[in-house]
Amino acid sequence: MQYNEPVKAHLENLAKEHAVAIASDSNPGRLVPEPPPADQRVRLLIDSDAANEIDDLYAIALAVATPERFAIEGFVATHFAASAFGTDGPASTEKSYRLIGELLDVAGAAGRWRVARGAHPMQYMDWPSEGEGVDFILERARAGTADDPLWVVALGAATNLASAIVKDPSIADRVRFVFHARSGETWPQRSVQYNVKGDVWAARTLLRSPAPLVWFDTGTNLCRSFEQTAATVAPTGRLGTYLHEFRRRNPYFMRSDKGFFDMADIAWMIRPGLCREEVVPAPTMDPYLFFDHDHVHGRMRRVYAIENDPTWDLLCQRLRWLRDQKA
Ligand SMILES: [Ca+2]
Repeated sequence: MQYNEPVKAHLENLAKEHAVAIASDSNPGRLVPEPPPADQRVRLLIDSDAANEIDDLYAIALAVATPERFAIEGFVATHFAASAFGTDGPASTEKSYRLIGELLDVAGAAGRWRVARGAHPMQYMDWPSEGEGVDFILERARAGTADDPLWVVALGAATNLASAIVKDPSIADRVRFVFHARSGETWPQRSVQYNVKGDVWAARTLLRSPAPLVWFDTGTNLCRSFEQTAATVAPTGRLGTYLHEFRRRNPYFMRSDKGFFDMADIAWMIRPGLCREEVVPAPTMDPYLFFDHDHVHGRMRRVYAIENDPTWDLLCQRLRWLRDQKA
């Protein structure tokens, strides 16, 4: 297990300082998400920029293969406006939409869940983008209760989550938002992260919103070589073979140090014990992605470390279970 001890020490010092130094808190009553008890089924909606990477597919597969934990409510396909090439534009949402459909087909779940297309990136602070994905999140959130909230896991930009909570802040007690904002190396100074850069307005809006928030800050260390996934993931059935073979589509996916970042969020929701986490004040984020810890917005949960091998073991175990169900 590799933990970033300097970061941990810094966080502990920060917490001590904050006990006396916070200049303002706009939302001291903000709910802090608690991982649900192990025997509880969770209503889950996954918001994913699937076509941008490979790790979203592993994350979605893990969720689909774990029905005793997740009552999946559907998916939202998200843009990847922060793409290094930046040429996909609005077509990026459609690419994510199609790839989520492809994965669900391989998983034997074609048509089982709604996949909604997400909105374009936000243009202003606290001003929602409109899209069917935003309204889908609102619809499923309103169908819940404070005791049985909708968990929305954003594996891409925060556009749809931020837009939903701005459109209807009254859903706050019926949702739990998990935002994959992984920036473990730069916390607590700033978050220079792909999903944040993909919609800076949305990330900033989310931090200051009333939504109960998990700032998911780990996953870079979830690595297995191509040879390792050939030996462990590929033999777990049709879905496992697809996930492994997908690595051939891009030399980057083949690398031994390739992180399977987004798988971490779903693994944490199944087994929180795989991770280390803290409850911290939810900071303000400035336009340059720096955090302001003097002006906070209640508290949030920050997950900042995850164990590598047990997470892969969990994935393989669940994929084998899915294979055996279909046999
Ligand atoms: Ca992603």
